[in-house]
Amino acid sequence: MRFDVVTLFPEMIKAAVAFGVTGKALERNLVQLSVWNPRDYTQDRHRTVDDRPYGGGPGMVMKYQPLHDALMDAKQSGGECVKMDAVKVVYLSPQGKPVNQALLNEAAQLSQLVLVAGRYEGVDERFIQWDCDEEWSIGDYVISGGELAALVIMDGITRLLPHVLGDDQSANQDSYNDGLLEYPHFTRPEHLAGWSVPKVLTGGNHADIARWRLKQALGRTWQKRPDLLKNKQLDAEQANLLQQFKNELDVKGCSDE
Ligand code: 9WO
Repeated sequence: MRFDVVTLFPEMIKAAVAFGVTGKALERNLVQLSVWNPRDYTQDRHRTVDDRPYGGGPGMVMKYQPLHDALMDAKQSGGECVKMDAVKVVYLSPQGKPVNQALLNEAAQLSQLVLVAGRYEGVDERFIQWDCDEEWSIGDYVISGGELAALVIMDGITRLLPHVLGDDQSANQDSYNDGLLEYPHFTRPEHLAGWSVPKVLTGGNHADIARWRLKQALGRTWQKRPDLLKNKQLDAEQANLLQQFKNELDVKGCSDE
């Protein structure tokens, strides 16, 4: 997989990907990353990348030409080896399609993903319409530019790629990443300020542990993100475990459902 990021702040991208899972993946050549600065594609002596918005108003808009020329190089950079149909150019903005795990799973199949990070009040609309395939949003909020969104997306995709995570971590992802929140985790010490680790986790019965974890994942999803359960068909065991979770809340006398 190759990532290309078009950005006025390439150092921001380079710095952040150097750590952890993404840093290791780059080191091991499991992913390639290049950054492309529109300022390097300007044609005036002041290296101007922005201009005032037509119609007036506050702030500045990124000019078409430096963005376009930077993007052309970014797209070429994959060479002949990347299949044309496995390349996507994505502009990052709050107006975009919401990014979720399903979208990242899809994107992990691409051979090249070009992410365009805007700054200021955004980019000339003609760049989005002519040069970009899609527009993506990581959430309904405004940040100062697309760079942090690009980093979130690259991180999320990288951990899905073959050989990036260890075998056990990958297997783990498959099993509980199916639309549920995570079960709670505990490590030593077993007793902490009167809160002891659930007995099932120290008992060594792996089937019981798996069942408890699934019950917790279902229960926490129901409690914290009921919207995630709306579109999910529970099988008989899952429905049963969720009912158990709810019953146990009633016993503890703190539920109204
Ligand atoms: C800034 C601004 C200032 C005054 C008046 C209007 C304004 N609009 C914006 C604005 O939306 N700036 C954006 C900054 C332009 C595109 C890049 N920026 C951005 C991307 N902010 N937030 C994102 C983003 C990207 C992906 N997912 C969530 C948010």
